[in-house]
Amino acid sequence: MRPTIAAAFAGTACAAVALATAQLAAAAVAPGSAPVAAIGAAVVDAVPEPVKEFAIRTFGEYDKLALLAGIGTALAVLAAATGVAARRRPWIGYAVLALLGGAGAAAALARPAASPSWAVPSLVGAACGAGVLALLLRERLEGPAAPGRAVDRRGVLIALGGAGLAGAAGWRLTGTSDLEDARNAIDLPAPVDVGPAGAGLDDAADIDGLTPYLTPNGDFYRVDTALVLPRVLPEDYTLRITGRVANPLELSYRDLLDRGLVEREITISCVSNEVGGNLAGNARWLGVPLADLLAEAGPEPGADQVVSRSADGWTAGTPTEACTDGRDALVAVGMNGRPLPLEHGFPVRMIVPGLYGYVSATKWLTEIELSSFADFDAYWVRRDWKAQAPIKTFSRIDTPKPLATVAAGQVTVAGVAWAQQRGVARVEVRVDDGPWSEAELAPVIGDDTWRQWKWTWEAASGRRTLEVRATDGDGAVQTEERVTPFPDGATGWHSIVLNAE
Ligand SMILES: Nc1nc2c(c(=O)[nH]1)N[C@H]1C(S)=C(S)[C@@H](COP(=O)(O)O)O[C@H]1N2
Ligand SMILES: [Mo]
Repeated sequence: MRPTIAAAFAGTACAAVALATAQLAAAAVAPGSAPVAAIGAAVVDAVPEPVKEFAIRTFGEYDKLALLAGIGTALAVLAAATGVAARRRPWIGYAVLALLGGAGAAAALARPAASPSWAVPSLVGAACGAGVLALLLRERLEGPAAPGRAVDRRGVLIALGGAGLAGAAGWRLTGTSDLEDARNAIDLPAPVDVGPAGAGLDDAADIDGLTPYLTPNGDFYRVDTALVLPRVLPEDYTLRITGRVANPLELSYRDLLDRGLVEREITISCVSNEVGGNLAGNARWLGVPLADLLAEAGPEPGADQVVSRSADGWTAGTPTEACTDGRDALVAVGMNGRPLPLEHGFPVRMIVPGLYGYVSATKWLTEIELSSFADFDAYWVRRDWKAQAPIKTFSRIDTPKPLATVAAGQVTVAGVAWAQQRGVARVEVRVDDGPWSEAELAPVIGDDTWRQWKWTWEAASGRRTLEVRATDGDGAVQTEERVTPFPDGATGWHSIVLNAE
C-alpha cells in the first residue's frame, strides 16, 4: 500500500474513532447530542425551503437517511484528505478535529432541548480522534522518496476495529429498545366514547392499488424534522398547559389515560403534498378532547393561538378556535388500537381535524402554551409558511398507475379524496378533456376522513389522460389552478396518462 493511501485510511480511522466515541458519550448524555445528529439537525433547521421540498420530492420518507448518508460521505472524504495532508503537516489533522469537534459541540448546544452537557460528546470524540492520530503517525521519516511521517498500518486496522465496536455499542445504547419496551408494556384503557367506525367501498379489497380506508400504523406516512427520535418515557412524561391561561395544568401520562378517552377516525395530511401526493393517512386516534383540557386551563381573552411544543423543541401554532369549536381536536395517545408508534409521536401527540400537520399535529408533545398569532411564530411559520393552514380539497387517482398499460374495455379507476371538516360530497372523473362522470363514493361517518371512490371506465384503445376532481360538502369544486405546496398547500387536479390497448 502506498504511504498516501495508508494516510487516507489513517485519517478515516481517526474520524471513525471520533464519531464512535462521541456516539458512546452521547448514550450517557442524550442521543440528540451526538455530533452527526446535532449537525444534521442544524442542517434540517437551516436549509432553505426549496431544498427541503426537493429532498421530500426526491427522497420521500428517506429524506433523513439521505441527509445522514450525505453527511457521512462528506465526512469520509474530508477525513481521508486530512489524513493525507497530516502525514506531512500533522497540525492540519489536529486543526480539522478541533474544528469539527467545536462545530459538533456548538450545533448540539444550539438544539432547543440542549443542556450544557450536550457539548461533551463532540469534544470527547475530537479528543479521542486526536489521540489516535498521534498514535498512528509515527515520528520516523520514510526517506527522500516519500517524505512525511510513516503510518502505523496495524494501528489503523486496530483503530477501525475499535471504532466499529464502540460505534456499535453507542448506536445500541442510543437506540430505542427501552422506548419500545415501555410502549409494549402499556395497556390502553378502552374509550369511554367510541366513535363510529367507517368503511371503504364494499369491493375495496378487490381493487388492486386502492389506498385502504384505514392506514395500518406501519404504512403511515412520516414527516418531521427529527433525525433522532425524541426519547420520552411515559413514566417521566408531563404535559404542561401554560401561557395565557387562568389555571396552568400539569398532567402525567397516567392522568391523561385516566381522563376518559374518546376514539375518532381522522385523516391527517401534510402541506408538502404535491397534487396526487401520498403524504396522508387515516387512523383511529384515541385521546383526550383538547377542548376539555383548554376549558380547565381557561384561556385568557385574546389568546388566539395554541402553541404546541415537542420534546425536541419543534412548535406548531393552531387557532384556539379550531381547538374549541366542537371538532374532534385530540391530545392523542393511541393510534389504531395501539399506543402511538415511536415515529408518530410516542407517547403523546396532537391531532386536529381539518388543519395541515405543520400547524396542528405536534408529535412527542410536551407543552401546550396559550399565546397569540401576533406574539409567536411557530417553526414553519418562521420559515415563511402560512400561519393559517386549513386543508385544501384533494383527490387522487390510485389506480391505474401513471403510464400503465391497461386492456381496452372495462377498467376500474379508483382513489381517495379528502376535505376534512367540509367532507367530500362528489368525485368526478374525465377522460381526455371529455365530459365529467360521477364516481361512486364509499359510505362516510363524518367529514374528517378521506373517502374512497371508484369509476368504471369503458376504455377505448390509445393514449389516454384521466383527471379527477372532488366537490366538498359546501358545494365548492376543487380548483383546477395549479399552485405549489409552499406556502399553504398545493392545488390542482390530479391527472395521469396511460395506454389502453
Ligand atoms: N415534533 C414534531 N411534530 C410534528 C412534526 C415535526 O417535525 N416535529 N411535523 C408535523 C408535520 S409537517 C406533519 S405533516 C405531521 C405528520 O405526522 P406523521 O408523521 O405521524 O404522519 O406531523 C407533524 N408533527
Ligand atoms: Mo407536514
